[in-house]
Amino acid sequence: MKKNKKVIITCAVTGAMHTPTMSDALPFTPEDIAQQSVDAAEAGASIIHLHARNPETGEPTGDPKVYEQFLPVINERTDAVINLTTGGSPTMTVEERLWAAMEVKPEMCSLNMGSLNFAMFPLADRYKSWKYSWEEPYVRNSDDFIFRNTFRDIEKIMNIMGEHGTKFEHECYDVGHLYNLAYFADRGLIKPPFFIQTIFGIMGGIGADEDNLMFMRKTADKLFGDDYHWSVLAAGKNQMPFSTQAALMGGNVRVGLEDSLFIGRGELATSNAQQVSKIKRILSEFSLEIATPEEARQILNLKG
Ligand code: KMH
Ligand code: ZN
Repeated sequence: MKKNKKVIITCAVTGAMHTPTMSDALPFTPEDIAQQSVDAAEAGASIIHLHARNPETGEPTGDPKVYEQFLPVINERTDAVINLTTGGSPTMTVEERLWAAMEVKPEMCSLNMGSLNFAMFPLADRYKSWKYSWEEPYVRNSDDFIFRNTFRDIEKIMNIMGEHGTKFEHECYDVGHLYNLAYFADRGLIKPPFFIQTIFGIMGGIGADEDNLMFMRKTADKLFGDDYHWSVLAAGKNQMPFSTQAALMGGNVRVGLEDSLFIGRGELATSNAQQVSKIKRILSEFSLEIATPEEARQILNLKG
């Protein structure tokens, strides 16, 4: 792993899994997504990871026209690195998922490195109420969803977005996903250094256990040596503890309402910026410095 002098904070502001009925703080209109992104950047996030949502219902959408309603505002009011999803939501086709990223050609985009069962709720119930808690942030009645990321899907996204010079946030939800990345690297389809986001505590992926944090890190070290930047996100209650541990181990962090709606035990966060401020405050207690967007661009060698 490459050890940066400064920690890169990514903020994932809305995602596709949480719904507006779960928290009033979750932004879904273009205005709110823009404002919360600006606030998160001002609080210390140098990368903003974005999904779009139907402004009326909050449902995930891949439509670039919706992205166009908030991206220019964020670009005008911050110099944050824009990172667009290519994961979309587990119900979208790969084409829908790529639609906005292909148009926008952002500095960064996500690239999910394998298929998995992904905790979700039946579509019919999405905008009604359901069980949702600090202990169990993902609802367990989604037994028939596959978040599809076949080798062909991955290669397609890699080729199309690679041609635009977009840097990938390689989303690795389990150990095998690291090996998948190594496979593409071995084939020469992608060049290091990689930005690897190891993900813990998504139901269907590797659990949020400390041993697993070490294991993912050691496996990445074994496969990629120091040719990768490491970042960590953990869902729900594990978000802050795992981010903190990763930063103490020389990694980078991701927070945001996409990954957890909470700020503390049982307490909903009031905004994305609140989570960014919290992790920044924790890291500053350990004398860890935060990378500015410009520093993040240099560290990750982004196209700018
Ligand atoms: N929802 C996160 C766990 C993507 O946008 O491509 C992973 C994610 C996927 O951010
Ligand atoms: Zn995402």
